[in-house]
Amino acid sequence: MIDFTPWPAEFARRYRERGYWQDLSLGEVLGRNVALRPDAVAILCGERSYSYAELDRQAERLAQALLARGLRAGDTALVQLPNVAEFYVSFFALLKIGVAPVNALFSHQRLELSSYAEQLQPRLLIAAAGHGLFGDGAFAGELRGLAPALDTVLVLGANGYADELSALLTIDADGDAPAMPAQPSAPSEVAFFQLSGGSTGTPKLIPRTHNDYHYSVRRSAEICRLDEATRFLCALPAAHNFLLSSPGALGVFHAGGTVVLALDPEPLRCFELIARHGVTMAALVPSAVALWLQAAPGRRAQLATLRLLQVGGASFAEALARRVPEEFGCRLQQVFGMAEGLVNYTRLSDSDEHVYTTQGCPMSADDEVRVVDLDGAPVADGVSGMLTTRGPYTFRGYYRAPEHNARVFDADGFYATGDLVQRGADGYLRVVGRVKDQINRGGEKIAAEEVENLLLKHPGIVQAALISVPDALLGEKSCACVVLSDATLRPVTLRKFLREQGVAEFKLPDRFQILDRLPLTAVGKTDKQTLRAQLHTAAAAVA
Ligand code: OOB
Repeated sequence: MIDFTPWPAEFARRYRERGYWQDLSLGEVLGRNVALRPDAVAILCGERSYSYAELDRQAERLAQALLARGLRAGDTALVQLPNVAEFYVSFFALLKIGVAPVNALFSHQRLELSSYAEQLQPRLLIAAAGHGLFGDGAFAGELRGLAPALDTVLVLGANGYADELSALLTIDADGDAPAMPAQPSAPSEVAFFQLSGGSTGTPKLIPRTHNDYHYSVRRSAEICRLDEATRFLCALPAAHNFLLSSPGALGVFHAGGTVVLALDPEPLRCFELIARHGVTMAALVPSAVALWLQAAPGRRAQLATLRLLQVGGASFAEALARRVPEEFGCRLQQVFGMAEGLVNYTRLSDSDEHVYTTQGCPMSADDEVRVVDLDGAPVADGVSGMLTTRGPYTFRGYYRAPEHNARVFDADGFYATGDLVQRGADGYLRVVGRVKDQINRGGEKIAAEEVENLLLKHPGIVQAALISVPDALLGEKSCACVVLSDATLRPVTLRKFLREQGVAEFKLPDRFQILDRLPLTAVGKTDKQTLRAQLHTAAAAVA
């Protein structure tokens, strides 16, 4: 069994009684429609189309191939794929045999992947040759050094993406008859791991159980009114919680609709896909919406079938929100969620004011939200405070991180999200800021401490602080404020130094600010608030 922090028994009992936890495998989101509508189109990926039956058949064959190689329930996997159908094939294959993957983002590099391998000790790696690290076997070999149990490596070929997977499937699984009984893990156990945006040094893993995730998918699909006519454009990373379960691809599979894959949210290609496949719904981060708004004039006809645009992952400016219905001809839904659990939606029946000015309310009647001050005491409605939460699909602990867990969970099991919110009397939340030390770069989360620690490895850097600076498109960009002992160091050298350490490109500081010293708080920590204000004033003086 894979380690995770279970919900206390009285909560588990309540969540079952209320029908949230149905003791089904997460794979049932697909299984249901394999039985009900096998020939309906589940995925459109480039020129390839997968029916529900075909998607399930491929997942079954991969599952068999992996069983034949000795993979067993309770094992773990590291998966890194771009937005291609094979992502879902492997996701469902692993669910069938009880192997729990962490699905790394395609932008993740050596440092992130190494950290996941070290934490999870996977037996299986599924990666893509199209990623710079997997063009040859060298990095997979390095990972094996960190995770000695890693004995099966499956690298999808760059030419004809499915080549190698097909080869493996034909060699190991002759015909469709299951050679070995595939046994998913128990519904109360870990189905897979989500990734935390994090605020500390190491990226954390979030165990998600079948029961909790299945519920979040079903409830999200219901709130978003998905049905078999839904054609959902997945143009952000498929593994991200937003695109996987809010309601995301799993919600669409549960409802019997179609997922249309795009490699990224580039507007012209996405508009073409929308027109070509009659896409009815899409999910974007605010910075992508801004690009779509720029590209939409004169192309409105391509968006004729679009009914709902979900926007989440970062703060969405009210002025942009108000433009969505008019310029895209569709309804807007704000989504405020997190990989750890809690997801808030504005509802399709909400007033325009709610949709434009709030980030929605929790999806479940049993999501408990406490907005608290620095001492942990609840604040009044309308007053800013820190959002803490517990509920039927909010996790109870990061994977093997007892010290961190002790800091972010209170005695009642409420998780401190690190977000500053105001709650209205109607339960709707507005996100007004953040207490966690994180930069939200257009929805991509950067843990300040992680980058600071990497910078501090440079012998010419004495102090480092990564802070956010406002950006018109991304909302926030990152600025590394550094104190140098070597005055000849230039940003280009520092950026190169970071890149050589194998960190994802989006974590490289957009700016460097060289300072004589960093402002300190009374207890001697870097005073980031003052630092941000200083930079702001300096920028204003230049402008
Ligand atoms: C989603 O998940 P994560 O884990 O990448 O990031 C969660 C954090 C939140 O704690 C908050 O700081 C920020 O991202 N965030 C928003 C937001 N949605 C997320 N901040 C302001 N407004 C919003 N609408 O980002 C995520 C997971 C599921 C659904 C949607 C987003």
